[in-house]
Amino acid sequence: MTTVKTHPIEGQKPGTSGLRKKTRVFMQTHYLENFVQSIFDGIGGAAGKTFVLGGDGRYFNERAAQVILRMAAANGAARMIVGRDALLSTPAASHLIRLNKTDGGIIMSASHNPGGEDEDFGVKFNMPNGGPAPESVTGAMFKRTEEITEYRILEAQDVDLSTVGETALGDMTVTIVDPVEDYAALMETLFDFEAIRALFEGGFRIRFDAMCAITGPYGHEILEDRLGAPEGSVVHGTPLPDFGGMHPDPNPTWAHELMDAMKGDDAPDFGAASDGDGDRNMVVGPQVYVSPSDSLAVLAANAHLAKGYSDGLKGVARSMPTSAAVDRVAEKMGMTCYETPTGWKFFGNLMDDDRVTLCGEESFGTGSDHVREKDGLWAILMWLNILAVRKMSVAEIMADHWQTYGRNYYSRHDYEGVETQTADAMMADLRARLNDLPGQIVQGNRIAQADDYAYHDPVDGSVSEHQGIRVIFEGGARFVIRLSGTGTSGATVRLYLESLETDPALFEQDPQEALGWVIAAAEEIARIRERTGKTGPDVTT
Ligand code: G16
Repeated sequence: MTTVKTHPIEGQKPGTSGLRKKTRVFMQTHYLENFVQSIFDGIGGAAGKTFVLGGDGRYFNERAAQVILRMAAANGAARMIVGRDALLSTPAASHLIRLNKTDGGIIMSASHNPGGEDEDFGVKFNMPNGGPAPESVTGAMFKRTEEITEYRILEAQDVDLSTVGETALGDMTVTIVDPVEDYAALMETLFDFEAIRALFEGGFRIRFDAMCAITGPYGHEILEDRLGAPEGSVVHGTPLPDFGGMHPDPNPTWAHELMDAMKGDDAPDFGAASDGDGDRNMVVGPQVYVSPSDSLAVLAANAHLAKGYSDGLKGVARSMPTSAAVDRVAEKMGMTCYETPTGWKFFGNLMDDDRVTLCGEESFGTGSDHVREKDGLWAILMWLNILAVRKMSVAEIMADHWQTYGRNYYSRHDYEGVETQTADAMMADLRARLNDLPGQIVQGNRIAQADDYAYHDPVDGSVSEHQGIRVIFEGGARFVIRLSGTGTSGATVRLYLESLETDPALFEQDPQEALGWVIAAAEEIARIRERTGKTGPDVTT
């Protein structure tokens, strides 16, 4: 065991979901080591503890795993449970943390960000409940990064992570597990595999795009091997260090191959994609795209059809910028719907306190209390289960949903690569004008409320401020503006737009047209295009 002298490195503050940086930044001398030591220090040390370790297979994944293992051993950890080849999807890691009653886990991923030596890498810590560390804990870790003087590491050969089994590293036990097995077994307890198998036997076709990221092996095992979807249903199913050059962010822009296939004459009955680390999902039917906010609402309305949820839901939660479609379902079903800031970590307390079963976000994340992360394949299986029971197409399910609940037209516009100073100045200006906005009429509509969203956690009483500026019009239409907390260079301005339509004659509009006046109002008030010099968003979802 050696103790290595080091010095604080600037900028190791975890964002929306862990620390994400350019891979080359993570590969700098002491960079990873400083952060990992700060993780251990921030949770009160690793001595005698058991952790889970795995990542999404992106460039630097296995090297980082070897460093983390040696540091865990030097810090006195008793056991590390590691996915074979250091691979684990984020939801599978969350499950293993809970299943083995461990002291938490380290996940190596920059999620939906591209991978490779010149792209992104990330590290985050999940708590013993399986969920991302809350701000109080990431704050303690960040504080350690600012004062660190040394870290501990074992000098040893690499651990062979290619075979399932048990081995030793110093005094620490390393347990190497199959990354898919326990997760697949969990899915079998939640969904009616027989009903889904019958669906495929009847000729139902699916295209699941794993985008050369972690869910390939999970898709092959669960969809093809266990559920009988024909071979070839899973595309881009081999995880690659650079994701084969794909940007594994399942949205209509980056998953355009899937979108094209679903628009074609020979489109399969159901299309889906997941992201780098397997926690996001996008769902598409032939000629119909399901927005993530709508997907959450449909899952909430139909979850009782799946065996794991047949007793109904305790409650639901969504992030503030996510549309209120799920609120309408909750209201009708007599459940509480909680609103939280962006970031899955905010759902953990609500689930641990048995207040909610289902959660979701506009950023292509849906999940339940089976783990404490959002879960891409879970959402896809839930959809398949619903389709199998209701015997309707995706388009029919959406039409029926809107008839019952109305349609919350929704869209998110991302302005990427904006200079940080420009973005900060725009937000500051807007904040300064918030008090003047209520009562003003913009694009023919009166502003009812304008504020900077703050969250008061009902379980632990913690307060999170500055979680997004929202401008709400009379009648409920609104826009929200916030800066992304997951980027690695410059700023990404996210503009979220929403408007409820209750007239069935107007349910088939293009969302960009239906939201036309809200988009114009947002530009009039925030002047994002003018200030960034861009003529429009880089990504529209
Ligand atoms: C992460 C968080 C999500 C969040 C998303 C976008 O997802 O876990 O809760 O909604 O980032 O955050 P932002 O708008 O700050 O970029 P992932 O899939 O990247 O881990």
